[in-house]
Amino acid sequence: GRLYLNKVFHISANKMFEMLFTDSSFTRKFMGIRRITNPSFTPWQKDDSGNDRRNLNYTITIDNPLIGKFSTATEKQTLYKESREGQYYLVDAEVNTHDVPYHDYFYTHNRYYIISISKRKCRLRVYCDVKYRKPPWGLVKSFISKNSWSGIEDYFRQLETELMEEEAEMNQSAAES
Ligand code: YK8
Repeated sequence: GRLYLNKVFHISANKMFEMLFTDSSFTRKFMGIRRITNPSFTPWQKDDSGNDRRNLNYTITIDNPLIGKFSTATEKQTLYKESREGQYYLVDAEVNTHDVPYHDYFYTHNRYYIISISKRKCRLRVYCDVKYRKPPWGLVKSFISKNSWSGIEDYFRQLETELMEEEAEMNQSAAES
């Protein structure tokens, strides 16, 4: 996969996990900014292999006039059992967009690492990959990959910006108290 985000934040690892992977006010706010609507989340639940899983459903807003304005999406997240609360979290997410052209050909795989650096700092790393379910015709493949990478890049650039905002606000109020 390609590395899309690799940054140290003045936010503890468990706070970062809570912000990104629970039904948090940060998630709600970020979805609002990205015009992601109708979100529904299942709670984290252990599967047979001992990992935790949850599913997200939402509607994304798309700016590309060639594609259509909206698509429903499902995101299946796995929190691996190797994760250690407060220390180290590894989450895989598989994102399927159901209403875009050629949606049955591809999905997106995102891997999130949250690594504690100190009591109040963590590193966040995100890798992304576009995966194919069946081999697309060359032109279709380049169409899918071009549109996917630009969308993914945009999303994670904005996630980084919003996390930095949140970090600044959190550390501001910590300094005042
Ligand atoms: C998640 C990857 C591709 C998809 C989109 C597909 C166009 C296909 C065009 C045809 C619309 C929140 C994206 C960007 C939608 C948004 C997805 C998000 C950002 C003509 C071939 C949704 C992370 C994520 C992963 C993949 C993104 C899609 O948390 O271009």
